[in-house]
Amino acid sequence: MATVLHNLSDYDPSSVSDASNMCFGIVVSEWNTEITGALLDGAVKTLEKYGALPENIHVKTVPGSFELIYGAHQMTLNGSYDAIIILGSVIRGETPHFDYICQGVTYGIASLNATSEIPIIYGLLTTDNMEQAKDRCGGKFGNKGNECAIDAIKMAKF
Ligand code: DLZ
Repeated sequence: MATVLHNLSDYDPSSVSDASNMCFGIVVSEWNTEITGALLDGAVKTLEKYGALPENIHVKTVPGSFELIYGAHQMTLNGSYDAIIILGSVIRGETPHFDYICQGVTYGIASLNATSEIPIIYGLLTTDNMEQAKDRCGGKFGNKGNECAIDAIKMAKF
């Protein structure tokens, strides 16, 4: 998580393994595409920076963040991934949808992580407004997509 003391794009490069033999699945939500597109860009560039081959990074889109659970589950069944990343952006509105979606995705992905053989990295931005989301997809707090890619490489190695 981004804090005053922690930028999402900061990490110790010496702690990251070579990813040239790894295969990654990314599920990305179409809601708030401006945000999720930037998250995806950050994730893919960081995976490639550590050697992942473009043909070993498979991206699938789903309509909204709630569908990230199904998308990630389908990717776990595929069996050919070393790690899976979910990317979404939920922005608080004036309906309870925000809380339901955030909780649903969080529990869904946590449950998959506890039962599947493949680690799933949680790249869901949950913000009060669009500005906070922009700050976290390449803005002043870095890019959650970078962070997810580094976490995916570390968990694939684990
Ligand atoms: C319905 C909804 C709302 C209100 N807000 C968001 C959002 O901010 N971000 C997001 O990714 N998806 C949102 N959705 C759509 C739900 O995630 C889901 O796609 C629909 O409820 C259909 O299952």
